[in-house]
Amino acid sequence: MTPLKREPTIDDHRLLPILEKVRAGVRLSEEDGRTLFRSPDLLAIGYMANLVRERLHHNLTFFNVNRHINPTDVCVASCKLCAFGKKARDPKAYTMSLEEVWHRAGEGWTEAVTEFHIVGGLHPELTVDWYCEMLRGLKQRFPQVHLKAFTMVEIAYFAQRFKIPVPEVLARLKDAGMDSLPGGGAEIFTERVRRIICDHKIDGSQWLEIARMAHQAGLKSNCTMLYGHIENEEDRADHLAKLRAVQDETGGFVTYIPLAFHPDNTPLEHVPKTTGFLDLKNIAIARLMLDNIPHIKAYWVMMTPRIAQVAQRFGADDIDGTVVEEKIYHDAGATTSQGLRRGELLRLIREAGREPVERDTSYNRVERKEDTFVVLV
Ligand code: V47
Repeated sequence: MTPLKREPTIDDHRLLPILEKVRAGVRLSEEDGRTLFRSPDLLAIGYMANLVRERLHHNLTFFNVNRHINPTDVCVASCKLCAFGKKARDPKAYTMSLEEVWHRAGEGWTEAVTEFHIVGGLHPELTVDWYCEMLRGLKQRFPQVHLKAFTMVEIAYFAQRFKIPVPEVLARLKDAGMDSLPGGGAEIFTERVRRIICDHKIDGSQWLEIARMAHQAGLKSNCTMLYGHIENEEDRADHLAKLRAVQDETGGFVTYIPLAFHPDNTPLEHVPKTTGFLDLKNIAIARLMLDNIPHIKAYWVMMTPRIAQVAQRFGADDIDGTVVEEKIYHDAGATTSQGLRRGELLRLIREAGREPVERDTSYNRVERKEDTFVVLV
């Protein structure tokens, strides 16, 4: 599509100086971030985010063919935001055997998966050798599949429980096959909010420090923010500024994913669900603030395929993947399906006027004939 040279309609005049900065490619301040989060002018914010998105990625929207694996939901923490973690004594709790993990990894559709996204609860008994063996077994059986495994929170827990320094935990997992880390567990860095929604987790500065260490160890990671609970505009702008500061140091974050809070079956059940308006604002403001993080992902599982599709014109350039089996959001009441076929993703992207690009976790293009299954080697 040839972009027309046109003026946007700016209803909220507080955004005019921000528009000037966006046009000139000048970094926005944290105060600009607060102004954006306070503004109801979604179309103006989306217009600016789309300018930046098209500057970076033109008309492309990335997706991947992935599978989530959650080896256990047993968790020593009891975070108010979470409906997934269970105590070991809970009859509904599960922990897969290694054979089950490896078997589960190969189940599902025949479409060739390029990524396993592996996260779980903080289990009180599994050993570091168990985790390393799990990774080795996956690599042996699926050598072409990228292992995106363990949040910063899990890495911190392994270090504390196995009494091994974080860099050594990272080195051992990397040696066993971990290729990168997902972005979960960041929630909101502000202590005031973190104390209420996840007081059993590492604090915000520890999350950022472990991300730094992972990047220094040569591992890339993603990053996230959980929004739509008890945080305010200041907390959101602070969170994005902190991620941007670490990225200035390390360059290790590949993709940012804003995560909409799902309150069902959590102790925060009284909190209303996020709206499409807030979801799109979070995508767009992230694109504007995170000038040093290459990709912004609209994770369809949590924003619904409908909003994730619209988000492709509000700053997002990625829609995540086929997913196949998702537990963390579905335990918290997500009503989206457990997985999307590759063809459905293509339709969503094309209908939004974008050109779909299948990528691997490192954003290399994956070439295959449409709707035929080519196993990559
Ligand atoms: O770490 C937990 C969040 C995360 C709830 O890196 C909840 O590519 C909403 O991190 N409502 C897991 N959110 C998901 C995640 C993720 C997803 C997709 C892609 C990537 C990536 C990462 O979900 C958790 C936590 O931050 N979470 N409970 C809940 N009730």
